[in-house]
This record gives sequence, C-alpha cells and structure tokens, in this order.
Amino acid sequence: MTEAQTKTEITFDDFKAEVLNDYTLAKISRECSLLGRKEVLTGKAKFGIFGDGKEVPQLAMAKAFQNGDFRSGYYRDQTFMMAVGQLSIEQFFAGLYGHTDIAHDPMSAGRQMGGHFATHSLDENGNWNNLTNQKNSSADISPTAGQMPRLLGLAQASKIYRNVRGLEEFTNFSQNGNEVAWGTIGNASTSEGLFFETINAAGVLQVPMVMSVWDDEYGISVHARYQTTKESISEILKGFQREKDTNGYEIMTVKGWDYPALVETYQKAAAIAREEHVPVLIHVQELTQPQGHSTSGSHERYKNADRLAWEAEYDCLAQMRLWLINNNLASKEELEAIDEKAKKEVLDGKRAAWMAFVAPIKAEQNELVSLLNTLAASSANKVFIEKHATELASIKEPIRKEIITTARKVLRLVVAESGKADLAAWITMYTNKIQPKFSSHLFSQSDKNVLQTSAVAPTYDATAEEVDARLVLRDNFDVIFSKYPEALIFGEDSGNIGDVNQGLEGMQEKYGELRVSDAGIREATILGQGIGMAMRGLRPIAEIQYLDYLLYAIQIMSDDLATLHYRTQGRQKAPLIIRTRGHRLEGVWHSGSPMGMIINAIRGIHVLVPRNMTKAAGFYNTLMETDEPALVIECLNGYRLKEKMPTNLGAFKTPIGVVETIKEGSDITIVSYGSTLRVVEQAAKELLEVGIDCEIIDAQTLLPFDVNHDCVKSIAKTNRLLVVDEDVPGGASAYLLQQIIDEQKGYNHLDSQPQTLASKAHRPAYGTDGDYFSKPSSEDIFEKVYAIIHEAKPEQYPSLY
Ligand SMILES: Cc1ncc(C[n+]2csc(CCOP(=O)(O)OP(=O)(O)O)c2C)c(N)n1
Ligand SMILES: [Mg+2]
Repeated sequence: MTEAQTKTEITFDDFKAEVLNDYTLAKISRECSLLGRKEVLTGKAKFGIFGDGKEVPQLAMAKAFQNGDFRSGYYRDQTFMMAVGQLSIEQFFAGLYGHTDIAHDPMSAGRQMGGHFATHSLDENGNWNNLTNQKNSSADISPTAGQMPRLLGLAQASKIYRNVRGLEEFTNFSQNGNEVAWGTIGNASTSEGLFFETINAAGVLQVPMVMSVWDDEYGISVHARYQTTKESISEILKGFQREKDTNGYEIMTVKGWDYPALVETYQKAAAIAREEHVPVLIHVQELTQPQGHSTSGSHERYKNADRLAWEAEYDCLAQMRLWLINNNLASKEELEAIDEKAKKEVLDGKRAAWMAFVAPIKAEQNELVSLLNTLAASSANKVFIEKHATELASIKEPIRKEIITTARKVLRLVVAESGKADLAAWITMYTNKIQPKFSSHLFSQSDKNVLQTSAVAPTYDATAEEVDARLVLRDNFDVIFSKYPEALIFGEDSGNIGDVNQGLEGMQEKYGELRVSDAGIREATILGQGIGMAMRGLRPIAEIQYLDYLLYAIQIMSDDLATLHYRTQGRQKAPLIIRTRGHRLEGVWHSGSPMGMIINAIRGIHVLVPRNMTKAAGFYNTLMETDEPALVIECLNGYRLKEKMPTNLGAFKTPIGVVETIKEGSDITIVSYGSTLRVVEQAAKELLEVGIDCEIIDAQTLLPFDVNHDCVKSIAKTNRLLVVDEDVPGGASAYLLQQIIDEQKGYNHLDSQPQTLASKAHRPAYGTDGDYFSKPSSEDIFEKVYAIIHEAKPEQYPSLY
C-alpha cells in the first residue's frame, strides 16, 4: 500500500488485487531462484546467488520506496528490484548468463555476477537522468558490508538538499530532500566494521536512511552465535534508540514471514526517515534460505533436521500463502493457478534470455567458420584449417573465447600465405568489437572526462607577494564554494578549525556547517559520504587527514568508487574529490608515501600529486569541471612554504595527464613528483656545479601519467633516466619506469641503465635524522646521478667511493 492509498479508503477488491499481485511477484521471484540454480548446475551459468527466502519483506520495502529514493543493498534483493519495476525475468537470467549487452543486462552488462543490482543514473552519453523520476539503486558490490559507506552518503544528500541554500535548481536530484536511502545487509555481514561505522555515523548525522537487516541466522555456514553478540543485531544496537531529547535511531523488529506486519513496519519507517530525517533500523528476523547460500554448496551440510524443517514451515512464501488462505483473500485453487502461471512465465523468460544471449555469438561463429572455409580452399594447410573450422562449427552453444581462440590458432597456419591478411583483419575487427564489452568505461567516456580539460596558467600581479602556501589553497577553496553551491567538504578537523593546516580557515563561518564540516574519525565512511553524495549530483570533497590513514578508506575506494563506472558500464558515476596530504613530514605514520600501493589498488580513480599548493588548487579547479573521481595528495611539508598568490583564483587549471619540465638539462632526465621534487631540485643545483646538467620532469599525475609521452622525448635528448620518489623500492618508481621504458619505448634512446631511487623499505623513522636515513636525500640523488655519469665518463667523473 502506498502512502496515498492508506490515507484514502481502499475497497476489499483493491486490497485483494494488491496482495495477490504481491504474491504473484514473490512467486515469480522464487521460480527465478529455483530455475536459476538449475541453469548453474547444468552449466549454462557460472554461479548463482539468489533471493529465495527473502521475498516477502522486499515486497513491503518496495511499497514504501518512492521515486527519487535510493537503494544500497546486496545480492538477495531480486524481489525488491522486480517489485519496483527495475528487473524483469529476462534481465534476471541475462545477468546470470553474463550477457554483455546492457540492453539485456542493465545491471552490469555482464560484468558482475547475477544478483548485483543497479539502475541507470546516466544516459548512454554519460549525462544525468532525472533521478527524482525513477526508482534508484546504487550498484551492488560483492564485499559484504561494502554497500554501507555509500549508503550513508546517499542518505546525507537528502539532508544537504533540504537544508543548504542555493541548491533549489537541482530538481533532477531531489525534491526538498524527501528521498530516503534504503540499505539492506545480511545478518552475518553486520559483523563487519563498516556496518558499525556507518550505523554510528548515520546516528550522528541524522540522515534519512532505512537500514534493513535480512536475518536468516547464518552467514554461509556460520551460525549467528559466532557472528553477533547475543545473536541479535537489534538487541545489541539498543543503545542507538533515540529518546526524548537525544539523537539516534528508531529501531524496529519484525518477522520476515509476517506480510501485514512487514507492510506496516515499512510504512512507519519510511515516514520517520522521510519526514523527520531520522535513521531507522529494521531487524527482519526469522528468514530462511530454501536453497542454501549459493550454487556452490548445500546447506544440508551445516543445518540440522530441526532447522531445515523449521525453514520449510516458516518459508516466507509458505507463510504468506497461509495468510492469504486463512484470511479468505485467495483460495488454494486460485493460488495454484498463480503458481502455475508464474512457473511458465519464468520458463518463457529464461528461454528468451538464453536465445538472446547465444544468438549474436552464434552469428559470430558462423561468420568465422565461413571465413576459415574460404581460407582453407587456397591454403597449403587446408586439412588443418578445415579441422579447426569443423570443430568450431560443431559447438552448439559457443562462447566468444572459443571463436577467437580458433581464429588466432589458424592465423599461425597461414602466416606465410596470401590469405593471412583477411584473417588478421578479421581478428583485429573482432577484438575491437568485443574487447570494449569487457573493458570500456573504466574512466568517463563523456565530454567531461579529465583529458578534455585544458590548462589555464595562474596569473599574477606584478607586485604579487609571496604568502604561506596554505593561503593559496584557502582562497581558491573560497572561490570554489561560492561558484559551486553543490560543492562541500568534510573530514576530521575540516570544519571548525579549517583543517589541520588551515587550508580551510574561515570557510565554515562563511559557508555553514553543512558545507564545511567536521567528521568523526572514520575514514571509510568519510569516503562513503563522498561516494553517495556524488552519486546524487553533489560535488563532495572528502578529506582524509593524512595520507597514512588512507588505508582505512582504500578498501572502499578500491572496491566501490574505482569500479563504479566500470561495473555499471558507464551508467553510474561518483565524481568525488578525495583530498589528503602526505609524503614527507615526521615519523612512521606522518611521512608515508605508499603510492605504489595506492595506484595499483584504485585504477578507475585519478591520482594527482601536486608539488605545491598552487598546483593542487589548480587540480581542484580542473576536477570541478570534470565528471571523474580523483585523489589529490598535497605536500604535507609545503603549507608554510611561500608561494605567490594568483589573481585568477578558481579559474587557473592544472592539466591532468600532463607532465611539466621544471628544469631543462642535457645529461640525464630525472622524473619525480610531490615533495621529493624540492630535494631533486637541490641535488640538480649541486650537480650543475660539477658540470652535470639534469632535466627535471614533474610527473604531476600518476594516473593518468604523461599521456603526451613527453618523458621519452626528454630521454631522446639526454639518453639517461633516473626516477626518484619516496615510496618503497619497487613502488611507484617501478611503475613510472615501466611507463617510460615499456609503454613509451624509452629503451630505444638509453645509453645507460635506467634506474630508480626510492626510500628505504621500512617506514620512515622519526626526526630529521630519521628522515635523512629513510628517504632519498639530496646527497643520495647527487651520488646516484654522479655514478651514472661516472660509468659513461670515468675520466671526467672519477668514482666517489
Ligand atoms: C568481505 C567479504 N568477506 C567474505 C565474503 C564471502 N561471503 C559472501 S556472502 C557471505 C555470507 C554473508 O552472510 P549474510 O550477511 O548473513 O548474508 P546472507 O547470505 O545470509 O543473506 C560471505 C562470507 C564476501 N563476499 N565479502
Ligand atoms: Mg545471513
């Protein structure tokens, strides 16, 4: 029952029609699960994880879910997706087969296992749809509880839209913040830290979030007694219950097989969250898993006979059926007719999905077979080629691997024949057509991707004074906040004191607590706030206080943010800016520069390493014009250094993917980035004194790196290369070396062995001496370069040691 319907009187017939419609839907969903399992067991699909046993509460949730609302859930929610009209039977099976056409599998175009749901926030060109006209689901991920941080941000967006002035025009994203964000999670996954972190943060922030826990007492084979204190998440969260004059939650419990109670509970929860912006936790108890956890295993191994018998009796669908009969809403015969019809519909849908999945592949198979037969006719290897062609033709339901493998094997047989060109051309054509189905949209393909932006240099008054560099950042943020009402920043100490280095000094006073905010010490959900809000049209800047603490957030960056655009084949985006500060300062946890770890964990997010605050501010200005997520690492030891104040604050732009030559030279190219550059510059000065002229290149951005291949142009001139950074040996320096030598083919121009110079393998020790003996020093760089030149010109540069 929708809110409107409960307020007006509805007739018994209307009511009956609605509940029977619900039953039908649940039954269709159940049949999908049953048939889905068979598809896996007969080899048509690789893996299946289904929503059987959790259908009825999802019907109730769907009734309370309105246009503009967002779901952030997990793999059990097929019934909900069907009930809100976002998943058809055919789409369910297309997902199971891994159909790579987004028209058939709108959830992920075959990129994710079935059961990972999503709706389309963007059109095919990457432009926003009107999210308030549709029911929205953020794209699921497999790591359990990984949906939680994002949920917080999805809910917080409503609070921002309701309370921040200047966003009145953003009607495609919100109607006065009335949207609820709906979370779902399994009982066992509430054991994850991300769950507790999110629950606490949502209680503090008081955001419209309705959190459902589907409790079936198990997490795969592990019983609740090993998962949850007192075996009950609602019991242990009791302290979160709001009381008179406190913030907190409304906590509700309900049996997952009790249809009328569920409907009522969800209506109540929605009203509280939507109207009051108070979070609600619904502990849905006594759910079951009729087919066990997934297709890889059977639950008879770990559930005893009593439990299995109880599950059969309390199966929510069986209980709903009983309720319908006991309340004279349907006869046994009526329900049996519905059951039969559901079965048939699902079978038909499955068949249609399979046909649609195999048809294009079969066409590709036929095309290659006929090409191979033509080739064979004029080939010395006729017999062998025909054998390949016949084998391929005999596969009844081929996959693309079998097609392309055959083509590539035959190519070797005709390498010296005239037919080669046709086959090679076909392979190239086929690869160009098929590869994007698996590899597109790691980054934005819209006209707002980072590579479309062009540099704008900072401009200065002739009399421009040098100021503390943090002031350049601060004044630039000021312009960003006034220019973009959708921009907001939050993090530990970012609000009241204006961040630990005062790059935001005075900003909270000027722009208010909602836009410039202090956050709890909880990096993963700071990230999640950013992801969720960016998915709803805001431009959040999530601040992680120090680079060393990014580790707390990197899982969510890697699993959620970095994969979002890819895993939806470009239909969802979160243009989140992550601001942090790092590299060199003091001690083990305030001096790290784990750039290799970062760039390898977050492909899909841009990684920007400005050498000073003007460069950093320029990156923020660039990013505000793009639609992609990025991490910006400011130099921790650079805030008090002097920089000139530009006159075009908010307008100058540091380009992304472009290196900068900061000193020209002829003897060796040194590539570096961030804080290390100042040390490199010092060493270069000293090297020049002994006649060694270094060219210094600032990488500026590690992902993407040097799209114009300027580094190799430099090596073509100097013929020598040294990469210097503060990461561990073999970290980001190895990546840069690979890019320059392998990708840019720098080896063609080298007269000396290309080398790297990094920190020691251990974490940096405390104090000035700790820094000197842990990180590359000016002397280290001098001597490394000197040794390279010594090897080439030993007479002129005798060995130092
Ligand atoms: C971080 C993480 N650890 C382990 C897994 C493997 N795994 C997948 S589902 C699951 C059990 C989840 O149980 P629960 O949260 O109760 O959900 P249910 O499947 O019972 O609905 C586990 C351990 C995972 N996906 N992610
Ligand atoms: Mg469970």
